[in-house]
Amino acid sequence: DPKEKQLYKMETINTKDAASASSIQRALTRPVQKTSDIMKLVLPIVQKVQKEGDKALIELTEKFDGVKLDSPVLKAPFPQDLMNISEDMKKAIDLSISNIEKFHAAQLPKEKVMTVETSPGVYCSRFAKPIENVGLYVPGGTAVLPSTAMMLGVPAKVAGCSNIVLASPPARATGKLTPEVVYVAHKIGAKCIVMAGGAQAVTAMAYGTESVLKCDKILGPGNQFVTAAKMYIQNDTQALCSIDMPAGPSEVLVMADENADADFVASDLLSQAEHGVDSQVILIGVNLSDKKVREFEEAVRKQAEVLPRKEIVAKCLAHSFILLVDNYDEAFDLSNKYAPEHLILQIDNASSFVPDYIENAGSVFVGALSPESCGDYSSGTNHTLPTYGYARQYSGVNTATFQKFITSQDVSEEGLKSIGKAVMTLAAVEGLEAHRNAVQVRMDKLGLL
Ligand code: HSO
Ligand code: ZN
Repeated sequence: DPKEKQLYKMETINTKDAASASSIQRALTRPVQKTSDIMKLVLPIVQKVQKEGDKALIELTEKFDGVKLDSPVLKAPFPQDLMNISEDMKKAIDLSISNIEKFHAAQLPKEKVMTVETSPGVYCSRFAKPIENVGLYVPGGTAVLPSTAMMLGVPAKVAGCSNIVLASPPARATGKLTPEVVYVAHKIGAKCIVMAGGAQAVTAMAYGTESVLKCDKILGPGNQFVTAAKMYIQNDTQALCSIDMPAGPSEVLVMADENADADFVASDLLSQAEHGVDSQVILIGVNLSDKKVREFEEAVRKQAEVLPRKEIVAKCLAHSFILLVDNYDEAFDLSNKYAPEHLILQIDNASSFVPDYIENAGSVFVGALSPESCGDYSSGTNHTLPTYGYARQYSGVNTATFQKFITSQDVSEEGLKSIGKAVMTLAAVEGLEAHRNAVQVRMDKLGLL
């Protein structure tokens, strides 16, 4: 059916074509997010939860998730019957958590305190402490996401956060939390689960309610309402709360050359496309024959047709692109400009390009046998990654995301001798006499002046 054929077709741009500059620009530009419109809808929710606390949460969960709760919070220890999952599922979660734990534990500072003697007798140190109370948002919506609970919860546990609060809306159909999410919450030692979604969940964790502990940092992906609420609370000094990173729709950039397996490439493009209609999917073809381009297109169509979420996929592919370039340098140049959340390298000698050719990317999947799915669930890397081009300056969630780094100094008599004069000179030029004097009185008493 020729109409079906069009359905799963990505627009191809040959970067060699004379008129392609604006098309490349179009392919690499993220759709504009209308944050101010969203904020108008979110603000009343934020204010309501701030004012009415638990009562507002109960009301909003009924309104948005169709579930009427007696209490908005489920406290640990969580009842066994709420985490009823198959043995296979348990094994899958346990293996994934174990790998995520290994990878994130290895990110802990090697020594408790790092100290450097910067000048003779001047000892500067740095040590890490966990953020005490963290709020992890696990979205509901079109897919249940226990994997997100693992990706946020495991590093929080590894970092040593005292109180882990998880928020997730109950499922409309069952009126209950996703059992896999409850099991993960149990495994990571969460103190409670806030049964709410959207801006209301974020607000509850940012300001606290009668039964929700106020959190110091809120993390996790979510729709535009969640993002808007996170942006709002991070700017409100009353909340005194930080967030992980700005979030946009999920995205992948797959780089493939003539030897790439078309089925593999298509499967990676589609696993991103099925996330949502606004997902961004880009294929960069390096020095491909026309035959190979058609092979990719055909593989995408064949696999897409039989996917349960094919309607989402079709809509996503309608604004997705294949960019054809001549060589690897051009390919990496475009990829670094786009700064993808996920970068998949299905090219010859993929590992030889890592890390030197990569400037901007959330997470990299090296070689034909490393699909994004492995990182989404079980390999150990984090899947909470910067989207929307923020990979230019943000890192994905990692162990340090749940820590503060505190510096300290211990200045000895020898140290004052080393730097005292410099401090006084600089204080004087800034006209800050008390600063200058703080050194002077000490040096005087020690007879150093
Ligand atoms: N690819 C998503 C994460 C995810 N995938 C969760 C499946 N479940 C954003 O990195
Ligand atoms: Zn995914």
